Amino acid sequence: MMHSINLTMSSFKLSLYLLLFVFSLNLLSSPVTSACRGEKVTDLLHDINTYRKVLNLPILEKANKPSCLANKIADDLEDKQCLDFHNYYPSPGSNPKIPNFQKSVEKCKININTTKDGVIMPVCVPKLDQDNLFSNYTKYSHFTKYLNNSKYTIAGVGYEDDWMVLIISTNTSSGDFSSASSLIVGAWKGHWLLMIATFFSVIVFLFN
Ligand SMILES: *[C@@H]1O[C@H](CO)[C@@H](O)[C@H](O)[C@H]1NC(C)=O
Ligand SMILES: *[C@@H]1O[C@H](CO)[C@@H](O)[C@H](O)[C@H]1NC(C)=O
Ligand SMILES: *[C@@H]1O[C@H](CO)[C@@H](O)[C@H](O)[C@H]1NC(C)=O
Ligand SMILES: CC(=O)N[C@H]1CO[C@H](CO)[C@@H](O)[C@@H]1O
Repeated sequence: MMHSINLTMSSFKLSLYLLLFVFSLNLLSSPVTSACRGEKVTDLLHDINTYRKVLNLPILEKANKPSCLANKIADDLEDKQCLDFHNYYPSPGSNPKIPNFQKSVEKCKININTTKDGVIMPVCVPKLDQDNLFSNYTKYSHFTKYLNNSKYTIAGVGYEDDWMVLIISTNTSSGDFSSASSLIVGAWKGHWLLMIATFFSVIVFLFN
């Protein structure tokens, strides 16, 4: 009697450890958002979402892939003059003026076909002053046309020095910035879970 209780206890403990293990694996594989860099990003998106709420437009959900791309573009703009992009007119689906666009898309493991609806909006503001940034986006007609449009529901934000890059897009197959490789990552995760589950059932089988 005591013996079987002990066994039950130890297999209970074991399953707790296994649960913890699976949990930490999942934590490790989830994309870690850089907390310290995030402040300006959340501020801008928060301001823009407030603007959109007032206009009764859907808010823009921050998504990882567009943010990755926005950061890469901001890195490439770092040594450009502010004036270079003063009269920049974004055109969804073609981004000839964005430096290294194709390369950055590849680096972020995004299927280029899912970026067609994306609107890329770079802005140069000294010290990325929050109020100036907000008015640059919402009072600068090249961009407001897009920010006023209800079809956009996801966003990515990245910055470097005086450059802010805001990307907005649709959450559809022509705009969700998805990757073919995420399937592979998913498959690997599934593979791990399967192995752990098998291991666990063998243990349970042995202990019974
Ligand atoms: C995009 O849409 C899918 C399916 O409706 C949803 O699961 C996902 O959370 C959405 N992504 C964002 C960033 O809103
Ligand atoms: C993107 O679309 C083009 C044309 O439809 C197709 O040839 C290409 O294979 C697609 N690329 C990916 C990565 O799906
Ligand atoms: C965007 O919406 C605001 C508020 O309705 C309006 O003042 C502004 O003219 C609009 N801009 C464009 C380009 O549609
Ligand atoms: C593109 C654009 O309109 N940029 C403006 C953003 O705001 C600064 C002031 O902070 C202006 O100097 C830029 O012309």
